Amino acid sequence: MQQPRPNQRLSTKAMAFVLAGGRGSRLKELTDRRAKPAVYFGGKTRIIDFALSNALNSGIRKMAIATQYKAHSLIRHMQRGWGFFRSERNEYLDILPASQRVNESKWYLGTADAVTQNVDIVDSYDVEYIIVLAGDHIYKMDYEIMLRQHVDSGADVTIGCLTVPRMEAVAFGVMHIDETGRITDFLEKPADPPAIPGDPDHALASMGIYVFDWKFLRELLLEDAEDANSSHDFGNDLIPGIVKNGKAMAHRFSESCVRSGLEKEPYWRDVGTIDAFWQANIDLTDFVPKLDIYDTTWPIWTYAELVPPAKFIHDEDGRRGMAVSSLVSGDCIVSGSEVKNSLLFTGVRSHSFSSIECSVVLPYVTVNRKAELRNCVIDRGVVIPEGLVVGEDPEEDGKWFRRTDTGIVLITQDMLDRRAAKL
Ligand code: ADQ
Ligand code: ADP
Repeated sequence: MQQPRPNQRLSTKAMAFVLAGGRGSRLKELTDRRAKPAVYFGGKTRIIDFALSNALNSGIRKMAIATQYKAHSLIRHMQRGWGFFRSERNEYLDILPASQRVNESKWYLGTADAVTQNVDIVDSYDVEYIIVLAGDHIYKMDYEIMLRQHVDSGADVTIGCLTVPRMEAVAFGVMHIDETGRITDFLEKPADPPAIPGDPDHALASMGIYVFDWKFLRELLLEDAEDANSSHDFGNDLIPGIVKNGKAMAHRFSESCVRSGLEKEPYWRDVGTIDAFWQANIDLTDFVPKLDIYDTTWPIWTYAELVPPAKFIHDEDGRRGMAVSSLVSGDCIVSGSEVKNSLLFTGVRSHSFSSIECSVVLPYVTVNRKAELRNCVIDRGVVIPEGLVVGEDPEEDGKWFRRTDTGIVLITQDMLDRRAAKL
């Protein structure tokens, strides 16, 4: 099929509105000081880089990011890594903290209110379409395909959706569609999710990705703002209303993947728990991971520090410093230490006689001599003391650190400090 000329691409008439205000409380201490979208993922990037890279790679050059909870590290990341948009070229990237835009000072009440409070900014972008995204999911998707479907079907809203195991659907908006893909029913986070007809074990879930004509959404938001019974949320209020009174269409992620050719099988993860976060990171160490972050046709853009290369050295006693089946970022020094099936983010130092296995090690962690770490997530800047062994004795791990039911151990500096004070 012939590609549309750049000025015919719908993405040039669209903006991305990225919701990045949620805490992600199930990530526990990892989100004590940063919002979920700012949490590190994949050896070099942060979670929000995926949604933003999707928008950029889809041809969208106007983006707004609504922040709220603990936004400092997120804003710093955006400023350092995503500051290349040029208004001279009609490109915009605005960070929109809550309670800045209206006279009455209030936080964003719900996801729809985050857009309502910034109607004037969206107006100033002069776009026909708005794609509302969550800043906290890991996936690759060409939004141009979704925009095209939206325009061709004449829908009021087009919603990205995917098949999930039925019982997991309690955390999602769940829908029924007819043979044309029109959504006939929508339930936000139902306690007993309805299955896909003919497939009792699965449900069709909303990805929280919505395409609207801006004119349509603008009017709807202003109406919703006046509604005292509304929680001003897309999933709770706006989407059920459109399903009932208008035309809502489903955009199947699996079909989108086939058409864009981005992944062999659809890959989408909400890395919202310690277990899911650990697993999705560790999956990247597979021989052929399901998520390809090395695809040069769909780069994941981020803020990359200018640092020296990673280094692997024999220590003075001739012990080899090595890493296998691992992702190792710049400025790491692995000296006389063994790293297996792990991710080392920027600036990790691991010293002689230490070992790191199946672990996600965030930037600037030091692993001192003789420490042994297995199945861990280690927060940024943590200094692992000499001889600490984690992943051997569940009781001991649980005493000091956050250990999940499946045995993944999250370690932060506060936890280590408390431990040091008690020992
Ligand atoms: P949830 O993910 O539970 O469900 P929500 O907590 O509203 O919905 O978060 C959506 C996005 O908005 C997240 O990226 C979050 O960080 C952000 N956010 C939350 N509150 C915000 C606020 N006040 N201001 C700015 N940003 C905010 C939604 C849909 C479901 C769908 C799932 C898919 O409601 O129907 O199935 O997403 O994950
Ligand atoms: P990042 O997410 O960029 O790694 P940090 O982990 O360095 O950021 O910090 C996250 C946020 O918490 C930042 O806003 C930082 O200023 C703040 N912060 C970092 N360390 C502390 C601390 N010990 N006490 C209070 N706030 C902190």
